[in-house]
Amino acid sequence: MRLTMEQVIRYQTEGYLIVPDVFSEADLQPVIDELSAEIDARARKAYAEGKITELHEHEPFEKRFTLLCEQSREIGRGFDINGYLGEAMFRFMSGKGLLDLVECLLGTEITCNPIQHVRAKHPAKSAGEGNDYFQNVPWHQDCAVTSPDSDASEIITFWLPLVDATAETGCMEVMPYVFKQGYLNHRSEGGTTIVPELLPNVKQVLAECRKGGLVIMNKYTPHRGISNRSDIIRWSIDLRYHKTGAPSGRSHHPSFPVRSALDPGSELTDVTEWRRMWREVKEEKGKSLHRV
Ligand SMILES: O=C(O)CCC(=O)C(=O)O
Ligand SMILES: [Fe+2]
Repeated sequence: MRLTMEQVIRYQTEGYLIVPDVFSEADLQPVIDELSAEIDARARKAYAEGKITELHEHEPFEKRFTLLCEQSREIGRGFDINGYLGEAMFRFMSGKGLLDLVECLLGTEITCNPIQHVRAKHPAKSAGEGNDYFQNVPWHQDCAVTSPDSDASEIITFWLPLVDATAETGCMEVMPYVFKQGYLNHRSEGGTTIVPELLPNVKQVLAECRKGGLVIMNKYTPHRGISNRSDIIRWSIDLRYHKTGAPSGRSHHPSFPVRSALDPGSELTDVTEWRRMWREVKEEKGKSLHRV
C-alpha cells in the first residue's frame, strides 16, 4: 500500500494522518503471539517466586496482562520493545507493509529510530494507584524526547494499535496544524509535557484508529493519550523513522537502516545484531533522555 497524493498533502498540512486498513490480522498476529509469550514467561516466573497466585492463562491478550499486573506491578517493569527484544517485533519494524508507507514520506533511505515502544494501557478502573507515564501520556510533542542535535532531522512517528483504539479504549488526541509552530517548551511533571501556558488553544481531534490502522505524526504535533474507560487493554506500538544519516535524537541508542535503494546490503536483517546493539547500551545512571 502507498499513500495517495491527497494523504501525503493532508499529512503535510495537518501534521498527522490516520490510515485505515494497513495491516491484516496475519501481519499483526506474530507480534501479538510474541507479546503473549513474553507475558506468559513473566507470569510463570512471578508465580514460581510466589509473587502472584493466579496465572490467568486462559484469559485473552486484551485482558491477561492487567490481571497479572494487578497482582504484581513488577510483572510490567521494563516491558517494552528494548526490554524483550523479540524477533517478530524486529521483523515487523522492517516489514514491507509499514516501510512502503514510510517511504512515501521519507524516501527510500530509511532508518529505524531507537525511540520505540509497546504500550499496554490498562483499563483505568483496574490500573489503580501508580498510573505510570504510559497510562495517560500528557500533551507533548515527540520532539521533546529527543536531543536538540536532531532538530533538523525529520523524525516521523508511526503509531498503531493492536486492539481498536477508540475514545473508550483510550486512543490519542492530537492538535492539527500546530506543528508549524515548531518546538514548544516542555516541563517534566507527570511525564514530559508542554508548559500549560504554552498549550495552543485549538480544536483537539480524537485520533481513533481501528486495529490494522496507523496514525502518522509530525514530531512537533502535540498529542496525548486519553484515559482507557473500557475493560480491555489498549495495546499499541509506536515506532519512529528518519532518513539514514540524520541524527536520531538518541545517539547512544541503536538506530539501524531498514530500507535502502542505494545500498540494499546495508539493511539490518540480523536480529542477533540488533539485540547485541541494545544490550551493549550502557545508560549513564540518572541521565535524562528527555529535554527537560
Ligand atoms: O499511546 C499513547 O497513548 C501515546 C503515545 C505517544 O505519545 C507516542 O506514540 O508518541
Ligand atoms: Fe508521543
